[in-house]
Amino acid sequence: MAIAYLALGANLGDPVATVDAAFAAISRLPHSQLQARSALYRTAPVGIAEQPEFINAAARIETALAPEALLDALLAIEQDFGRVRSLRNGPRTLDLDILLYADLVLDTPRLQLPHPRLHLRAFVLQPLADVVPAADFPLPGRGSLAAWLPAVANQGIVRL
Ligand code: PH2
Ligand code: MG
Ligand code: MG
Repeated sequence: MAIAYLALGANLGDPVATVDAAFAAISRLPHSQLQARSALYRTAPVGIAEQPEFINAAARIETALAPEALLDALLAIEQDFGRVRSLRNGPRTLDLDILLYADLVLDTPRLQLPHPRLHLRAFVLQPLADVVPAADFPLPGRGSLAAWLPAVANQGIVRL
């Protein structure tokens, strides 16, 4: 079993209801347990500014799924929520990303771990801080999560 951290994001339809339902779907992942869920956050879009605000959250799971199998299962959940991939960084009904999988460092075309931009984004770091066991939680190769939070404090994010 491995501990993995997931990011949830949505900005189309009813994003609060979608993220709540996505937590429920994550709790039903095979060979996995949902251990913790973060608060929901309303966040300013990063990348393409002209799109609705996002609802973001994070989850800690324990899973026997290998990283690629976990990714497949998350993409299947995105599909269930009607995800259409058009614009990179554009609006989406539901985005589920693997942030961390144990202390694995991986760089394949399908999956990069840790998520390459996680330490730069308040909409990821703040929810992640809710579900890690301790504030000095280490990001593989990047020092502690807490050390990155001040750098993103200027990004618009509101805890719901
Ligand atoms: N996801 C992106 C691009 N920009 N901005 C916010 N606030 N929240 C997101 O989840 C998000 C984003 C690509 O995955
Ligand atoms: Mg994604
Ligand atoms: Mg994403």
